[in-house]
Amino acid sequence: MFDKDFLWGSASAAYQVEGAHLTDGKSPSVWDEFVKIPGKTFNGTTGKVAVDHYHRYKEDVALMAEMGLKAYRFSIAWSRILPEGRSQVNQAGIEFYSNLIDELIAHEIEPIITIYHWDLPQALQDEYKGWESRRIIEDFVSYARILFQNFGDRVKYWVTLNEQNIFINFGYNLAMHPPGIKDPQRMYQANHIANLANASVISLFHEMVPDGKIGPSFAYSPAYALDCNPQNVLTTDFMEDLNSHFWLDVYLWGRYPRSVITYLKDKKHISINILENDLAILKAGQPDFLGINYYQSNTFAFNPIDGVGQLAMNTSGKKSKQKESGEPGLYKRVQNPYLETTNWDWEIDPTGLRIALNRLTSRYDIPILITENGLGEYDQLTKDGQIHDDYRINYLETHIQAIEQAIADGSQVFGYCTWSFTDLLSWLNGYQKRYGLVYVDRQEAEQSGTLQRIKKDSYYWYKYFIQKQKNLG
Ligand code: BGP
Repeated sequence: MFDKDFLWGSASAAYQVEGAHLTDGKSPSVWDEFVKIPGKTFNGTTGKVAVDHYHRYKEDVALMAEMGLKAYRFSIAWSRILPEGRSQVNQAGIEFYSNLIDELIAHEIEPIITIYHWDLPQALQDEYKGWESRRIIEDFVSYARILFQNFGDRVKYWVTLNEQNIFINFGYNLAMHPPGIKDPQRMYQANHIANLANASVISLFHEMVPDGKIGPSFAYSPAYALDCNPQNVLTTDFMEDLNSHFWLDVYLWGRYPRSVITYLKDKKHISINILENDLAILKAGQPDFLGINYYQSNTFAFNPIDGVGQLAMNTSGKKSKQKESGEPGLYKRVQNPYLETTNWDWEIDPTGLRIALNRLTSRYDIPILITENGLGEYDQLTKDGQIHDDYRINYLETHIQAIEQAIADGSQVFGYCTWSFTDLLSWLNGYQKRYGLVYVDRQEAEQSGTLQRIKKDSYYWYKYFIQKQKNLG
């Protein structure tokens, strides 16, 4: 049973929907530059126009209102507010988000702001290497202060960093996101600085918006052991520490798991430069809730010393391309024989969401907002202009059931945002991997499509679902 005030929402991110990449004073972000490098994104897609939400936000909010959506999570483009990354505020940027917030509130939709969804101002990357310098902590705090001053009166739910585990790993270890670096030592150091920035902003928020709630959103994929072979269980316990507790323990307890610190030092010769006051800063910046982005679970087995190494992820959209990958002598990620996958080889696992929520509740006992959950698939527009995405309805429905069961198990989940409201740009997969409840006529080529919005079957399904919940309440 869901609470009558449960936030039935949907989500997006600035770079993926707004477009208007250099309009009204906005300066380039690291993503505006990164996509120019050949081979980095699917067919060279960019967010220059994206789905033009910047110019069409009223139309998009009207569609949300017609659906009865209760909450909309969106991110703010830092370089729209501060083109140089700091100091000079771009009033046009403030106005855009202020208008969007007002429009949402006028339609009784709760705005949820993500402060950072990966689009760092390029100016800060150029000046001091962005997340690799401690200078970013002060700049991130100043940027957040401007947001709290301007929007804190109307916006009560805030997300600090979106998926720090992904942007740090993909940016500094796999070179698949900006700044395109492959260097684990630099990755772990940048990550520590991001932790300090996150905690500092949370502390500031508590001073400035005492009646609001704030937390990071984390990409959580619970780790499963392939079987009950104790070697695989041991490996999987460690993977849960390495992939998840390494971030979550810091957010909630202000400390790193000992197992990972030992592994980094002894096996990887990596040490994190932790200054005297750092742990106190981390401890002080306690979130009010945990944002969870859930798409899939991960299954692990022990990987012998002559076993598989690291491989790129499937961005082709052709099923069964994902090979086993891992670290020799430690772990490998394997396919779960019980689960179906999407065309991008993401495992579909609603029960995994219940497991995720139960594990998080057991370890941290904190309120949870599902900040993202959804299915990326090809959608076919029929001749008479419809999209029959029953596969998406099935995905969302089964995941919502899993949340309901987790609540019955004891989890405190207070909201759920589908990813995404409209179709949007998938960072590495272009426009063909669609997530929206609303179809957007947009393809990979620049200037392609009319950008017309068309309601999918899943739009109507979510609308009736929200209505039904209201009647039950
Ligand atoms: C999350 C991001 C989103 C979104 C989603 C889907 O990691 O926070 O921004 O992109 O994943 O991923 P993808 O577009 O790669 O399929």
